[in-house]
Amino acid sequence: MTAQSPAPPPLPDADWLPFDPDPGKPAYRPPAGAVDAHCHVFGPGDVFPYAPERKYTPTDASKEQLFALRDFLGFERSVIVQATCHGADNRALVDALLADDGRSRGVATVRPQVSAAELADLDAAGVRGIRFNFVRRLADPKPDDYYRRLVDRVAELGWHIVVYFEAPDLAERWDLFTSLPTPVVVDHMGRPDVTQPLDGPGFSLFQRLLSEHENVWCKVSGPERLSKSGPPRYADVAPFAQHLVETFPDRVLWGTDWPHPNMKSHMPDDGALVDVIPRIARTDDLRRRLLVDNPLRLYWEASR
Ligand code: 0GY
Repeated sequence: MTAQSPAPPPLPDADWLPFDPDPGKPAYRPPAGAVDAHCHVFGPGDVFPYAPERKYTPTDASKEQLFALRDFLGFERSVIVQATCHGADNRALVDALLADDGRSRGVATVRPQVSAAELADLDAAGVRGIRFNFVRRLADPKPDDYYRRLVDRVAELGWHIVVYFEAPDLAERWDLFTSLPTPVVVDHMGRPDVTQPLDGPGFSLFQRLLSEHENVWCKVSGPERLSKSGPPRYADVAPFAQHLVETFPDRVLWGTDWPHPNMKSHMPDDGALVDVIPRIARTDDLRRRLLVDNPLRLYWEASR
């Protein structure tokens, strides 16, 4: 009988765009202590297998590659968000956090059945939040009650909740989002339709969420996902991000979204993404809050 070798990792999706291995050096230099508050690690798939229930299979994107990119772009810290291709198996995330000597914090995915011991281990590794994903091409959204079962446990840990949804789904989840007792961080500005005006119904509802609920934050990230005008300036997205940075300067975060899962139109140059920052945060003070003060408060100094 021959010994069975482990199954090889699955091939990436046929239309998968791998991240740019050679981005340009940004002209903009982030301030000391800057945080990339939204990025991921994928695998490696032969060490940390992708989840059977995943909706996409990426090319590997390791912690070493992430940390090298961070240094190259001029950032000091990272917030690593559990990617949906790993489901609720947070091992790749925890591995990256533990390897980074306190410079990374994490956002995990957990199910309501998660044990107190698992949550304590995630906390010890540097996890400070969980993510609820309502984007149908990434996860199967559940009834509100599913998410509510996790909320008190997250609140007890002093963590927060990250939500990712498409703009048209905000109204349906409004009651859930506005009832959460923790800080709530919305990914990618709630994915506005940037062909619509800032004061159109979609983005107005999103702004109401922030203006009426002081615990709601947002990431002014993802121009490459939202833009119709395209790289390198993503000019059509900038007014939306700029408006949020200027209206809610203490509740905005910025992230690369490396390695840019599920991009179909193009793969962004991470250096060009960094060069968007001074166009959306137009003073040193706004940039310091966006890149340093806000993420440090939420991820490194949050009351425990
Ligand atoms: C993002 C966006 C996407 C993917 C994920 O966890 C994920 O798989 O978040 C996407 O495809 O829009 O924030 O990385």
